[in-house]
Amino acid sequence: MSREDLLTMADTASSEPIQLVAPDGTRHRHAAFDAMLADVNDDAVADLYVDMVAVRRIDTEATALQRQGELALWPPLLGQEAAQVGSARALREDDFVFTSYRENGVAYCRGVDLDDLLTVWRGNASSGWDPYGINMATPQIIIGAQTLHATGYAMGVKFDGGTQASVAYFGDGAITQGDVNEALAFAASYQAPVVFFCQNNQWAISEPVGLQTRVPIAQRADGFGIEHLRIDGNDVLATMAATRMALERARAGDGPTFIEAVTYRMGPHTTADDPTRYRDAAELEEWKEKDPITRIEAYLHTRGMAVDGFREAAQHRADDVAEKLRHGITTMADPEWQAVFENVYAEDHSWLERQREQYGRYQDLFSSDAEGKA
Ligand SMILES: Cc1ncc(C[n+]2csc(CCOP(=O)(O)OP(=O)(O)O)c2C)c(N)n1
Repeated sequence: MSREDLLTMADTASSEPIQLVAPDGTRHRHAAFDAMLADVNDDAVADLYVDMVAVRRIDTEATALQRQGELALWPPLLGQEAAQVGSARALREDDFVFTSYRENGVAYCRGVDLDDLLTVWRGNASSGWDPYGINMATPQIIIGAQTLHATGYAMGVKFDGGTQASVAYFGDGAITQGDVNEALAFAASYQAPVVFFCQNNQWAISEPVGLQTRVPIAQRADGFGIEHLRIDGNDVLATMAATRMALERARAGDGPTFIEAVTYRMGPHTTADDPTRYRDAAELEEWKEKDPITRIEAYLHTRGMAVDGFREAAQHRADDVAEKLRHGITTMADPEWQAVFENVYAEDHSWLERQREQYGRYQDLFSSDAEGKA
C-alpha cells in the first residue's frame, strides 16, 4: 500500500476522529493506522500506560506544589496524557520538538530532568533546560510562535539534507494566531519536514473552540495544501499511529502533516483560572467517561494482561517521580538576585548595568545593615 493510499484511508478530516481504542477498551481496526503499529505489542501498550500514569502524577503533584506556594503557576494537562505520550513516544531522539507551556508530558517522554521541569514555574531560572540536551526547545508562552520555530528548523533540516523532523505542539486557540498561519504557509511552500500537532482541548482559556473555527480544525490544513489527520486524542494508540505516519511522510520528503488530536483539558487553564465560571459541569463529566488512562486499562484487560501487576508498576513509577519532583523543588536554592539580568542579552551594555546597579541598591534596603539602621 502506497503512502498516498495510507493517507487517503486515514483522511477523515471532516468526519469522526480516528479511534483505535474506544472508552470501554474495545479495539477498532483501521488498516492504515494498524500498519503503523505492527511492532507495538501488549507490553509496549502497557509501557504507554505506565508513562501516562506517571505524567498524570507529575501534573497533580505540580498542581499541589503550586497550591502549597512552592510554584508561582502551573498549567495542568489533566486529560491530555494520551495525546502527549502517544505522539512523543513516536518520535526519534534526533527529531526536534517545539511546544507551548502545557506539554509537560512530552517533556517527560523526552527525558527532561524533573527539577528542570519546574524551575521556571518557581521563578528560579529564566529557562527550563538545555534544548540541545533533549532536542526540545523550552516552552513557548507566546501562543503559536513555536510553529514558526519548528517550520524554520525543518526547512534547515531539508536544506542540510537531514532525515530528522520537527514537531510543533499547539492548542486549538493557537490556530487563530497569525504566526500559525504563516508557519503553515511556509511549511507547505517549502515542503518542510514538520508535523503540526494541534491538541484541540476544546478551550482557549475561557473561549470555546467554536469561536476559533467554523470547520473541524484539521480541515484548515486543506487551504494550505497540507495533509491532515483528525484523531481521537484520548486514544494513545491512535495518537502514536498518526504521529508515526506524519513522521514517515516528513522523512520521505513528502512535506508537512497537520494532526488534530481531539481531546479535553479536564482541569483549569492554569492554577490561576477557575473553569467553573465558564464551562458546564456536565461537559466535564461527559469527558471523564473518555479518560485516556482508564480506557487503556480496559483494553489491556481485554487482552488478558495482568492488570493489577502493571497498575502496581505504574503506581511505583508515579510515586517515584512525584517524590523526586517534590524533593527537587523544595530543596532548590533560591537564585541570587543578579541572576535576573543574566542570559537576556548576549553582552552587557550600559542600560543593563544601570538597571543592575539600581536593583542592587533596592536589594540593599533589605540587608541586615539596613534593618539595623531602621
Ligand atoms: C500571542 C499571545 N496572545 C495571547 C496570549 C494569552 N494567552 C495565554 S494562553 C492563551 C490561550 C491558549 O489556548 P490554546 O491555544 O487553545 O492552548 P491551551 O492553553 O488550551 O493548551 C492565551 C490567549 C499569549 N500568551 N500569547
